[in-house]
Amino acid sequence: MPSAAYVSPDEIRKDFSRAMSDMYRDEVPLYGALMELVAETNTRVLDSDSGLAKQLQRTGEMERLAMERHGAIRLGTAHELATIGRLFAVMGMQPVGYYDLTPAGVPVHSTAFRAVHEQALQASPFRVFTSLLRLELIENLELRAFAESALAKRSIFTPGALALIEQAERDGGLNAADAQAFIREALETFRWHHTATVTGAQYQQLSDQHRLIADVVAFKGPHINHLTPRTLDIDQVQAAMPGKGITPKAVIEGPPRRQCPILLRQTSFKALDEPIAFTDAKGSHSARFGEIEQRGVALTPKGRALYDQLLNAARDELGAFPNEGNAARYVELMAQHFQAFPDNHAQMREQELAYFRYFVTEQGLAARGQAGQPQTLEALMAAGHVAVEPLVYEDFLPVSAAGIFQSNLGDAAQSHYTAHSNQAQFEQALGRRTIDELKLYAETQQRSMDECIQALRA
Ligand code: OOG
Ligand code: NI
Repeated sequence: MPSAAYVSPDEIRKDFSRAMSDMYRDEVPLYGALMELVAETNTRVLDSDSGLAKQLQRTGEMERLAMERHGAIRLGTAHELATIGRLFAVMGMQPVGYYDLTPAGVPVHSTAFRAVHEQALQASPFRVFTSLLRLELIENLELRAFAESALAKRSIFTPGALALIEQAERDGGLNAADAQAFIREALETFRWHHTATVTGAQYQQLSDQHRLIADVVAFKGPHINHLTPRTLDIDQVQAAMPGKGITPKAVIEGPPRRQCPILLRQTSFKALDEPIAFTDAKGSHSARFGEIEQRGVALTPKGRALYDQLLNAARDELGAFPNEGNAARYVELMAQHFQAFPDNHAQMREQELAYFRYFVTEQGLAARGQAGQPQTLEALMAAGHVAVEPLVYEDFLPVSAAGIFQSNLGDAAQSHYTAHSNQAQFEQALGRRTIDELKLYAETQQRSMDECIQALRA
């Protein structure tokens, strides 16, 4: 069959993301409420900030804003991780970045599956933060063996999904009917189950070890635990949440509020307690929650080092995990420390702290072919022939992710692990290397520069 008959992976991802959102909204009505609040806020922000509206139009983010979301799942075995990697590949998603959450007391390590090229991200920026449980961190050997045997018994993919993954790998794609079938079958892996695979007592034992371990081991599959819409003003949404009957966590994770947002700011509301039938008794489990995010400019290695340094300094000075009691002090300390991070795009660009994208302007196109045109990018920018816009951060932050996990596991779940970060072990489980996100941003920036030069030379 000619490859033209195949649906592009970007289309499959876009449809899958919509199907997942519909499923989650049906199951978790508060997600729908949050989406509405975010949409209202985004409209208000765009109406009041024409500069931002223009920027988002130029970069294409305006078109993808309403469909933008990320979710998260937690897996139990290497085989599950490798297979989910193949499932996501059918929709053009690659594992980007490695996040070790163990230093923050969460016994997992993770990657984010997402599209990697700016054009694919534009078609659908859907991302899934995917964690693998580190069973070797369960000290009680009997319990570890029980967890391993429970996980060995389950199969989190439908036979139909597995067959279509193999077919897509073999043929190099899926036709329209198969793509729709694939979306339906793949969705099953992410569905919530009201029944557990273990007894009430076994669940309790797992949960006493770590609530996250129970969340992974006691169920048939890795239910999607949140879907996160993107807001243009996270402080406004955070402030409006209680009015909608939603209680947000005490602090917004990530950098402080700024004129020029950097990286990623996130906040969430607590997981719902949901009724569960254990094999021998009724009980409940909480895993599913809501989250919102605000995305800013991607940082270079130099910018990221500065971010990490300032974040650590503020946290060291706070001397504790941010919580209800010290939230005001934390916000104050973050604002103080982050004064050292330039808050305008020109300075960030000059100091090579962030990545940018370059766009040919109307003026540039009009002047094309005339004699004595500026030759360098800097000169083209000075002449108004090329405009520069921040390149949006597409990834996650380990300290923030740990904060999001913790807010949903409860403070009682804080553990201390001495295990080392183990990217090699993660990649072995995954069956491939994870992609370095910084390389992707540098490539996108370079492509935009090359395109400008090309377009103006003609
Ligand atoms: C994932 C938490 C991390 C984020 O946005 O940083 C996350 C989880 O709870 O499984 O989603
Ligand atoms: Ni999240």
